Amino acid sequence: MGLSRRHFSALAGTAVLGLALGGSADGACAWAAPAPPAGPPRADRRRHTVGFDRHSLLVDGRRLVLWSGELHPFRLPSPSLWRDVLEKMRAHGYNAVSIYVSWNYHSPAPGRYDFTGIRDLDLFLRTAAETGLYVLLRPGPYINAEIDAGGFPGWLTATKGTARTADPTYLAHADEWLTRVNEIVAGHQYTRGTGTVLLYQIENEYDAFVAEPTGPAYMSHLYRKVRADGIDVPLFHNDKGRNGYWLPGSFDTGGEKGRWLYGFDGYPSPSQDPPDWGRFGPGGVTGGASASPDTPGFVPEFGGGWFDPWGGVWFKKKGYAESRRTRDAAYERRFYLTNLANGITLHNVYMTFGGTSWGWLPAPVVYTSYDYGAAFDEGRNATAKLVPMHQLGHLLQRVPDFAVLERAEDVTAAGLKVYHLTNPETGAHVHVLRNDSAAPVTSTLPVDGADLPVTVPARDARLLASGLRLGRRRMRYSTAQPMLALTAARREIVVLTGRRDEPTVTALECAERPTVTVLDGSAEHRWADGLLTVEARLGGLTRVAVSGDGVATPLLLLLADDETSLRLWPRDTPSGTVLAHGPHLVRSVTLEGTTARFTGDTVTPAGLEVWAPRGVEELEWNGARVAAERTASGSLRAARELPGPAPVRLPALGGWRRRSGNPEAEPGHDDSGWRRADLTASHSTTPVPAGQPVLFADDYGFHYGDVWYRARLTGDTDARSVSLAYSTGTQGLLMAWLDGRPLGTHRMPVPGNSTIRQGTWTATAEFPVPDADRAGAPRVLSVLVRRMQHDQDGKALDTHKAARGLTAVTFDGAGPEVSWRLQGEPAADPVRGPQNTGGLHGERAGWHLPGFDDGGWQRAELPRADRGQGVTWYRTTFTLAVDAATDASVGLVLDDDPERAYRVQIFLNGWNMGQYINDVGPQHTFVLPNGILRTRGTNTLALAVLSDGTTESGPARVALTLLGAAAGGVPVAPVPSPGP
Ligand code: IPT
Repeated sequence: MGLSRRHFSALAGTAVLGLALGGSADGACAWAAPAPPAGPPRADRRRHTVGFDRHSLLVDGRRLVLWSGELHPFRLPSPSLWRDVLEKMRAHGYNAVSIYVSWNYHSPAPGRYDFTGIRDLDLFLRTAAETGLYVLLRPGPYINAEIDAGGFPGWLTATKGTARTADPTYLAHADEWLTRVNEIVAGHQYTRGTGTVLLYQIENEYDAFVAEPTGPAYMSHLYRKVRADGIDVPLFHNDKGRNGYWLPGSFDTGGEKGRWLYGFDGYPSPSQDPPDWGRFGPGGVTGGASASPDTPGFVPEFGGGWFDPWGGVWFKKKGYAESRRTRDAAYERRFYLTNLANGITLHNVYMTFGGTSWGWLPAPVVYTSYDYGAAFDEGRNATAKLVPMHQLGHLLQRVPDFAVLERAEDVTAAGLKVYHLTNPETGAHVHVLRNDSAAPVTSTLPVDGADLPVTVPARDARLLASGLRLGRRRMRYSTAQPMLALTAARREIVVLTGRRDEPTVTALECAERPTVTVLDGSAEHRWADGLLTVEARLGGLTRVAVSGDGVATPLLLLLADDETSLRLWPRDTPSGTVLAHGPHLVRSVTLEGTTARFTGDTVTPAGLEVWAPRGVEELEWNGARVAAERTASGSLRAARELPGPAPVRLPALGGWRRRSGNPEAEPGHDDSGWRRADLTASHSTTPVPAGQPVLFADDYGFHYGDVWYRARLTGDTDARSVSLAYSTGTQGLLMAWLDGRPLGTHRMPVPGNSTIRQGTWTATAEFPVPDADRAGAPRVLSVLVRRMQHDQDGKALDTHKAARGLTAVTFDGAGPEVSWRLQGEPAADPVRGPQNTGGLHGERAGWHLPGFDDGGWQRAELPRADRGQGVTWYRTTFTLAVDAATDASVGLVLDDDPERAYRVQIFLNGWNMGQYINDVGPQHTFVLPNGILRTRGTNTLALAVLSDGTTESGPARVALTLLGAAAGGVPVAPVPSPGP
């Protein structure tokens, strides 16, 4: 089924109509060519339409297959690096980026919002537009995302009303947030030509109250609110499963129709066979994409990796390397090609760059690294997982046939699962061949009268196309996967790909006997009955030139193995298309006069070869002229390799200074400025114990990091024991002192595999109370609670409001009179934000900040072997002098005997880069993002060490490590890092 002419012209300008329905100017071609896909978007100051039919999005009437990757700006706290990752995504074939905007990151207090510095949403959206990526915007209000309270601000946990329902108090807060986000976003909508925001999500995996009035009323409220704020792009939601929740028409959209997309999320396990969640599925409302027959198949989140909890139990303590290994390139091919075969044309991979849950951002379930095993690692390095993303992304953007695929007659190939599809508008056929077995399968696929020999490696998949129009020629079939068809250097260039050493056969329709030259690699060819057949084994770049076949423009057929395909960079410029080959990354291409100017990265010395429009004679790479010669393939090739990065030398860390950091434990400590625990009621989901004051930290305005409590015990103070009930996220702990003497440390029980997802732990620490020096004298009980973070509230039960901190305290024996005071984090750091700084003494006194005078602290050498309960701070500085043209990605490694019970909060230039728990793990390496890290300058490192006192404590090894280096990169502005 094609678009009707009437429907089409309603959406598109006449320029597109001619292309879509008028056929090709080339007489050799008998069928209508589809409109070329929309090129990369820009803020071009023109109005655009964003519509859809049941197959795909229609942007200005042109079909668009969305090949998007998820990235969270809040997990990369250095705005310059946003450009780095976005440029890498764009170059590797993604055409969109999906982002969450996390309410808690922007709002330190009710009515207060910050969109500056690392929180500059406007800058992010501008950068995405400049990079040529569409944006899928997901501001919640609830986002989940393994982030504290699922994105809800700390202050919201102490408010009345049930979140994620139509409760008016909650809605008023949520509206305040959306107003502030939408003020920025409205001006970046692609419809207005002032940005590239294409789609907008409300709420997140909302599966509560679906059948009750409050659920639809809540969704309806959000929908209308967002529209009232001037958001006019299509809206959507991500159904938590294939439930058919929030289909078009399932809630009141204020009379508006056809502007709502149904989407569903999926994170299938690598051990299962890829599910059919669309065209090939069982159908009906439970059938994923088929639940919404009038909207295109849309997966707003498809797992591109998976997160790892504290202790690393899901990945056998191997961390994210194991996530990446189990969800590798073959996983992507099996699952994403199955999605494509199922008619899914809006595809977003969660995560594509996972980044870092720095400071107190992570939800209880995860540790600091949010690498996720994604295609780009946390250090911003490209991984082998980019191969399928790159090949398919470029294909979907440049070959229009894949936007409309209908199920075609079933065919079989022994041992393989075969999906057969066809594009009725172009006559192209697509076969997705999947091998679900543990051994490679060689089989035969009948295509267009031929029996094609096909091999699919174990647990892998491939896409074959037949009857595909590539430029002015038609490819009857190929056993190599198509990746590109473009015109550059006065040739039509077609790129086909596959695994190294694979035999391939490709048949092209050539009415006249062509002249065929194998320019590079080895290939056999023959021509008979109007068909040119090329057989080649893949390895490097095999080049076959075809001319004299009746088509004026010659053809260059490039057969690339996977590794080589990852070094092919197509790019459109106003003066024509360019294809570059060789470097590890091409960020930009500009044609000026006879020069093609490139910016990009090399990780090792690399070649540069360029197919450019007529007239280009010279090459420039990162601002330097590169001598080039013309090749038989019609390209310009650099005479010498481009250099790799300069060596990066990282200093050893030394010169430490040390200071004890828990004066709050001393009986004489002055706590008169602390908040008195005088509340008697709370909005928390945790009950306030009868006869006791509220001790929950959030009720007193302390939402992030550690909290200190001090109780003055008077009256009958000869209690025999004390029970301290407390509530935290995973890995919470409590340390207590009486009159300055340690009572002990209590840690939350380590959860088993099955309970790890829950976000709240409650436990009671019982300590015997030593006799008082003087019977009846006042005593002081000091308690430090590392409360970790708030629950995510994925089920909409208001569990982000579960208490954090002490909950109840009772004494056995004599009952003293108790008055409590507590102290948490200071006012939010104006630059680093609310989640940066907790309530340790050193944090309140600025010990973590650069410029703090630690001259009076003791000198110290690492490793340490101290014994004692409490907090100790270490500080040092180090200077880096990384070559200005080198992008070095640097991490900090901590390591010690895993029996030692201590943890470390890491501050770089005052920025809280995360938490190391020595006896839990699995994380040892912490990424230090450039910008916060001065790669050409001096840095301050501060470590806040919490020792249980049950073992000796480090730190032991603390060292810088190089995570990646490239010649190139982006200019990095220092992230402001103010001192005390
Ligand atoms: C889905 C969420 O939408 C997303 O925010 C994130 O938490 C992701 O999962 C897991 O990383 S929730 C779904 C897996 C139940």
